Amino acid sequence: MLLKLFPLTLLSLLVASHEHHHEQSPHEQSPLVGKEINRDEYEWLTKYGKQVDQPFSGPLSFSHLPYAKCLESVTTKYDIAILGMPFDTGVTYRPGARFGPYAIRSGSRRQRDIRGYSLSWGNNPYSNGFKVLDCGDVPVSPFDNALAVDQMQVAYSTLLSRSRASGVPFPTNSLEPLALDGQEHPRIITLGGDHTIVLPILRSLHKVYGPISVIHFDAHLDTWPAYPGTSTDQSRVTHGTFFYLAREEGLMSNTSIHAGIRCKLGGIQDIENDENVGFQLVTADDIDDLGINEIIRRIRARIGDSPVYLSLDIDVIDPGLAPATGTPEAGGWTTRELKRILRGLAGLNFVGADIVEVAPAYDNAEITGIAAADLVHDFLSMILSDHPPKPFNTPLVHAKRDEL
Ligand SMILES: [Mn+2]
Repeated sequence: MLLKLFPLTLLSLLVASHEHHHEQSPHEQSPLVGKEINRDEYEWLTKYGKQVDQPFSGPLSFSHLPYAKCLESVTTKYDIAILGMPFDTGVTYRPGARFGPYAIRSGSRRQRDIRGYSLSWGNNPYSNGFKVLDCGDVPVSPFDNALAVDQMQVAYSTLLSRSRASGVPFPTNSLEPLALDGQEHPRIITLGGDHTIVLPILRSLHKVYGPISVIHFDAHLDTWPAYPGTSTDQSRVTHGTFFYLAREEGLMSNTSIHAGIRCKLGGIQDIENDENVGFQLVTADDIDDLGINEIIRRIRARIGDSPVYLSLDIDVIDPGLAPATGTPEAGGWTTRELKRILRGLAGLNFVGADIVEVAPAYDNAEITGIAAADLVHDFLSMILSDHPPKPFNTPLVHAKRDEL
């Protein structure tokens, strides 16, 4: 009997030695003792133990984060949820952004919580005590836009009303609580989807925060009253009109700002309309004429201590660096320039963010998906930092660099 048990106990010790999370002694917790087992079943564990997935292996979630169907699991908690909205039936030109959440998650495969530190931020957003979870996708209808918009709103409101996983407060520059109920709500980073998804998101956020400001990175204004030729109420709801509709519904304050604009217009009356919707303008060319720091200063001055939502259309980046999008416009910003502007926005009162219009069918070598995933990592650092990174906050690195 002893002889028979001994190798099993040894085996269970070996197995248990790879169970990092168990604190009991292996004898107490081993399910193997006294049972008939097939040793071949444990050959991998005894030889290699538990391994983290390679960047190119394993199931697909954002940055290999834990994945949960949060909409259906009421007890699941998080501080920041990554949520896909694979909706693309509101576009005016090339469809395909329903595959955006997939492409951004796929582009994030070389990202990982334990390698999340970046020199430019001087932090790792995964090691600040906040729980970041991939909450999966909203299963939106591809056949009925009114239904899909309602599904996205109900989903967003559901996740927004969950209690936080940690008690760690989000950074704020406001003395007052941001939410009308005085509570701290989770933040949601949404992976679009075409830009129409922002209408149901703003409806949900409005219920929690009241009217909010928007920082909108895009080549386009998205403030048309209606797409030319539309005749029904439903056909007014598009990826080029949602901000006008949101303003009509009173969801936004009049202190919002676009950045990166360079699309062609019907005329200067489009800008007058845009101002009435509540937007100021930073054009694509302003990066040369004003510079990055002045653009940051203008955005911060415009937003102040308002609750603010950040919406980033990937087409703000030049199509040479992010080709996979529905309505590309020549002459955009570089990914590096955009990342530097995002770093300058840390410390504003972000209540949510999205990245939209990634349509991977038009991508080459995953350029766009990888860029989008990198920007989502910046969103995490931006939301969780209480001020922009200081240029010399890493003296050792700078000393080493300046030796060269
Ligand atoms: Mn756009």
